[in-house]
Amino acid sequence: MFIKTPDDTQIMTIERHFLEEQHIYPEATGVLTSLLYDIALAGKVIASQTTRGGLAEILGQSGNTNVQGEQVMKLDELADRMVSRLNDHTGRLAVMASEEQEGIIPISPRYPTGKYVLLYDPLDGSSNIDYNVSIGTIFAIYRRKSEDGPGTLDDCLQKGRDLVASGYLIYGASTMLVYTSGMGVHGFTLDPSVGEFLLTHPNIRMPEKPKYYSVNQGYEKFWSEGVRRFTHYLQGDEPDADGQYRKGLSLRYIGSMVADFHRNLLGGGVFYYPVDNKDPRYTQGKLRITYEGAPLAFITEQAGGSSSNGKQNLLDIQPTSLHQRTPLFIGNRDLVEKAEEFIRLYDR
Ligand code: AFP
Repeated sequence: MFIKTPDDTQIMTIERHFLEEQHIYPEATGVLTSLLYDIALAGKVIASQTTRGGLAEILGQSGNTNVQGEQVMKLDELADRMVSRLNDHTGRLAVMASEEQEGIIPISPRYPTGKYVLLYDPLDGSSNIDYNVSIGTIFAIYRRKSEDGPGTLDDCLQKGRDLVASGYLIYGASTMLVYTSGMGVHGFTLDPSVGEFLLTHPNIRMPEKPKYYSVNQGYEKFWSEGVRRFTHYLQGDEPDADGQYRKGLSLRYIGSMVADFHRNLLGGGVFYYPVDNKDPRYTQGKLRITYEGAPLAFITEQAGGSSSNGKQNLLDIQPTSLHQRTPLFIGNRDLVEKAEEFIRLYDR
């Protein structure tokens, strides 16, 4: 079910949109609406800092490394703190987890706990910060599984299928918030003059004809045969199992997943980060199922696309650890199915 697209004379603020979605469910209490609004607020604050990057002396690496062994930048820390601090005291959450923190983030006993669980990647693509490239925040909201009291690790380890809502903020030429709560995908653009997100992209659907494929092709020599052949198929140089060639797609790769994903969501295409044998740390690909794969897979599916780890729909994967990595193919359904086909044929 979709909520009505506003006519030209209506200005749909994000708050009004959340409330209209909430009213579709008579049993809704408004907690999810408020939680989404808090995330939008965190996004506004992060955007205000990312756009001031060079000025605020917050560019450059902080010198710490995160749990993935990667360099952490100051903006990552700021974004991480912003999301957790704006959400830790509201009584809406049982527990949180962040890509920047090793364990779960418990809600302090000083505050009440709530029924939702928030997982987030505070600043995805942060290695691009110094180059003024678009970066983003990704969020995933689940219902808690535990009955009450402090939320648990188990509450955070849920399949993408159980997502209540997910989305991302992209800090680019403009700041946008794109989200789904299972009723279509909606995009809002921050109007900096009034400090409000306004609905600019209602009911986003992936175009049926894809334009792009997005992958770090510099790693081609480290890929499996199936992934290599799939890539050549996308370039129009390799037949599929039926002997059919497709028209070649354009390659676009920013190296900032939210930006690559956002472009393909609007323009059509496939983003993938397969397993490669380049880095021994990444035997299951680089990206995390919990903070990147599942939330963007939910959006893709709601926009008419699909996702896979090469064998299985990403939304059906049961994570067993917080920072679990996964190979990932995400975008137009027919292209994701082709990836699975090539992997099935050549990567036994
Ligand atoms: P950083 O957050 O360390 O910049 O990593 C970004 C990311 O997780 C994702 O946003 C990109 O799609 C991917 O890594 C890029 O990885 P490569 O640099 O290996 O292509």
